[in-house]
Amino acid sequence: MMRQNNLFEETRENQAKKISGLTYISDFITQAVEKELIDIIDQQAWLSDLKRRVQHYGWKYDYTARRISGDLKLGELPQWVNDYAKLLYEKNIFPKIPDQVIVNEYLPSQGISPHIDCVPCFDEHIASLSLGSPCVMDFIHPQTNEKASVLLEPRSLILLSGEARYLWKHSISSRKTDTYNGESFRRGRRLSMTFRNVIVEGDA
Ligand SMILES: O=C(O)CCC(=O)C(=O)O
Repeated sequence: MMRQNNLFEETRENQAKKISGLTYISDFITQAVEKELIDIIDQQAWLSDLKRRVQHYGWKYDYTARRISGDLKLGELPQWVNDYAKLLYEKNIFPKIPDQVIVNEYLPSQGISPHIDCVPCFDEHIASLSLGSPCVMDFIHPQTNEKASVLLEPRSLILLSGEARYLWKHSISSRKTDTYNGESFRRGRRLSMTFRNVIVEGDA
């Protein structure tokens, strides 16, 4: 298993290297914190705007219009979310404390189609914390069609800035089994917390 883990890591590093502005941090949180976060998330109300369930904090993102405006402000981030938003700032991962977080729930066979996060809605830095099942995130360069795949392990943090944020599209395939480095594994339930800073329409 140790050898397999090293191989996963090696493959991930090689894949991530293709994309400028992509950083992967394994074990960003402990198992105890992961469990605590999953428990708290499961006590909150879910939105069913999409095929997968989501929770929005700080600001509601309008998926249909692909926009955020002043009237979509929900309020301050709740304490349990803000603790990790602050941590991202304190660790110099974000230049400002993130003020918007979306929790995504992916059941096996659920994914997210290739996209670039809304450019006029959110600042450059985006981070996603993975909880629960591992899954593969795919990247595609829209001009060259070059591809890269990064295995997102539970408790890891993936950071997108620069070309990873503005140029490459990212996605998670809608499937029940992922294959990475020749190894197949069945997906379980994955939750992610994606941290962003909102750009409000009309602000200079
Ligand atoms: O689940 C993730 O890690 C990524 C989520 C994502 O791409 C998004 O919400 O736009």
